[in-house]
Amino acid sequence: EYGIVRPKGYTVSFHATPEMERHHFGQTHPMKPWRLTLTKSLVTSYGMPFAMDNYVTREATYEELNSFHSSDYLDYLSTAAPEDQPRDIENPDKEVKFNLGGSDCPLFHGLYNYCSMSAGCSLDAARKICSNQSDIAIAWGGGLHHAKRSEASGFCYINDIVLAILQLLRIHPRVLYIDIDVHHGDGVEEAFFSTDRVMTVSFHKYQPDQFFPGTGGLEDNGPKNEHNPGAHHAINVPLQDGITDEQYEALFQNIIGTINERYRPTAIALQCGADSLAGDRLGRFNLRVQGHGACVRYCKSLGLPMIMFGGGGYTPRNVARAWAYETSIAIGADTRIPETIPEHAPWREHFIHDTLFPTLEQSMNEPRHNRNSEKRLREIVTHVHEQLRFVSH
Ligand code: V1P
Ligand code: CA
Ligand code: ZN
Repeated sequence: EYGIVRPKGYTVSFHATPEMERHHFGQTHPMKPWRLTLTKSLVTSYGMPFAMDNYVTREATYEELNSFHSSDYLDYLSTAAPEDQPRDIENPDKEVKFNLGGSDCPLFHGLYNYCSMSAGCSLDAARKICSNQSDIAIAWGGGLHHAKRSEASGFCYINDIVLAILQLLRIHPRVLYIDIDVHHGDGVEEAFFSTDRVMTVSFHKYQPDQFFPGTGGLEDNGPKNEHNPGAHHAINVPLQDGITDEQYEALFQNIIGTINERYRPTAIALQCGADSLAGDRLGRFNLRVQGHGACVRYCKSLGLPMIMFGGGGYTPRNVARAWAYETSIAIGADTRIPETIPEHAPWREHFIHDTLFPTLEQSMNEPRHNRNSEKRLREIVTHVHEQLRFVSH
């Protein structure tokens, strides 16, 4: 269908499970695991599974989760029940342990199963890269970049990205982590603060006290204490509301291109959070599906083994569009798939507009004002280039 064939000379693997998608954070919570079902169904309607190795994800084991997370935290995570949810009014004294059970990281039925499947998905992807069985491995169920060693944060309980990168480090001398979610990739950055074997780069909206999580300023490049090999290996690209495809792509290619030359990574871990798209329920940028996808295309063009993770994304129809389009980029079918959503796609009406590439006007009620000046973007590029002078391999 649509002339979608296996790419010549490289292998793409797709890691997912319908089990994960059955979980619910709660009626009013913005994170909707069902977006993964919508994504998979769009990928399938376009016939893309024919061009990939498709794997059903298993649950990660306790030992695997324990390679980053503390036992105390995992023990509580695996036993806490929705009844333990601290309730402000009924249970004023109930303490919040490990930041579990608030409004951002609620305790819901099947939580541990959901977390271990998300981690299993990313770990399977990492193993396929390490064994050279995949050149690009796709894990849309992963990308939960805020989770800390002993703390849940921002809808993230288990940091599947850290677990996957730890696997890559068994084989790969240098891993480049790139994060295009609208939020700062703080958990991944912090986990690798003291090593030069991982460079982390996050593009995000930055407005301390106004926008979650509030970290990731331009000058935050890793602790500069004595003999920290990880100094200068955290790159932050703080942006403001309304950034456009043109600005974002230019910035992305300049920064990632320069990092590739200086740092010479041997593998890429790319977090593709889709909340940086225009019209996202939580996001603030004006990116279109094409602009978001251009970042994936650029990373692919570097010719390195790569894992593509999911992440944020709170307008499910746009998440599905972006991740289906990015799957097509991975298999090299992006120029072949029609722009019109296939007639037989399930939930076709759910997309409202029948195109893969809605215009800004179709995505938002009113376009968001662009608060990123060219001058500020040039300052950002200059600062990043200065940091990279400290980096060479
Ligand atoms: O702003 C906050 C916290 C809650 N206040 C004490 C500060 N939380 C944000 C969390 C955003 C998490 C993003 C995760 C990701 O990067 C990776 C998967 O995309 C938040 C927001 C917001 N607008 O930023 N929580 C909620 N909204 C929320 C809304 C309704 C119900 C539950 C949570
Ligand atoms: Ca980011
Ligand atoms: Zn996000």
